[in-house]
Amino acid sequence: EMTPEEIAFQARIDRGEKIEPKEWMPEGYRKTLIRQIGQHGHSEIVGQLPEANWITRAPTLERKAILLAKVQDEAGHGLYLYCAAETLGISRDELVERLHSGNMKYSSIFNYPTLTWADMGAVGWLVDGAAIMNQVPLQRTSFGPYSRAMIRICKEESFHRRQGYAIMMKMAAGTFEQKRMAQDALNRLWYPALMMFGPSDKDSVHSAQSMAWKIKMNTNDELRQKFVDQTVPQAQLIGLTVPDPNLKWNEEKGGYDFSEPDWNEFYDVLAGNGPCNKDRLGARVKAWEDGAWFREAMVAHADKKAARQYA
Ligand code: FAQ
Repeated sequence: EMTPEEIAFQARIDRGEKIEPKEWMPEGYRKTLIRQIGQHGHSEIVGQLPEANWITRAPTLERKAILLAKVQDEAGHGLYLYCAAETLGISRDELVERLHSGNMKYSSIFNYPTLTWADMGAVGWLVDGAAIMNQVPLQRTSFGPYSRAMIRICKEESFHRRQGYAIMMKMAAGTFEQKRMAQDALNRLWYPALMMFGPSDKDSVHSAQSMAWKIKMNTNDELRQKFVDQTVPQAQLIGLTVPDPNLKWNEEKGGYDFSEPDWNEFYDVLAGNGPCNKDRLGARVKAWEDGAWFREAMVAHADKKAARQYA
């Protein structure tokens, strides 16, 4: 049974009003947002690693400058999202601690390796493509700071997707070996990209409540379908083949039929057993520990300044 406060809150959501940090909200709403925004932020931060892996080996100065800017954007998105989560009453340190101790997740996709330069194309095209598919509707999410963060982030994500597709176009039209690399990247990243949308609707734990609260605007399967429908023609246009023998246009539903990802693999990656889980988390923990001296120096400096003001 809902309390009068909860009924009034739900009515505000149903009217399409934004909820702001200082306003009353059910504890479940707050917790769900901290989980989703926090995990989204962690994904942006950890998500720098697969592409950072190729910055020093970009084939031209121009490609390097683009990739560097893109990875820096992801860092900015992470900080933005952490700020949005902080308005809900959790500290940045606590969020980071929960990531490092394995109590909070980040997107499964970042536990796969980036083996060749073509992966920079496939990541931008597929991973940022999936990210936007999910984030464009989240611009209308009910929590004000999250909604506003999504509006700014989506602008940058479209550039990211475009630069990735531009790499794929170039390689798919290149030498035999370049085209082979592009196809191989698509083969390896296709199903992990489909997994980004989360488990199928029948197994999604949070969807029903999150959609009632407009924390999520669509189900996982709805967005996965839209992603496939958008991406298949893009692959065809540049002469690449989506690695799914069951892929078939379905006139009746006006979309493609396609194979589900291997959900056992998905849950295994979530449990920490993907190809790169240990590397990714290890890199974040090391960065945090290596930066401890700097955080301490900043605090010491601030304390000294404050003490001088009182003297
Ligand atoms: N990976 O009940 P549901 C980016 C977990 S984009 C890991 O369906 P929900 C940009 C889920 O957390 C990527 N875990 O959950 C970029 C839950 O576990 P929990 C980030 C996953 O929340 C591009 C459990 O499974 N985007 O980073 C995944 O309703 C390139 C049950 O699932 C966002 O986070 C997964 N793929 O729906 C950066 C978008 N899927 O928390 C760098 C915002 C599910 O109870 C380079 N988030 N789980 O322990 C969302 O829209 C939602 O949270 C979903 C999951 C759709 C991801």
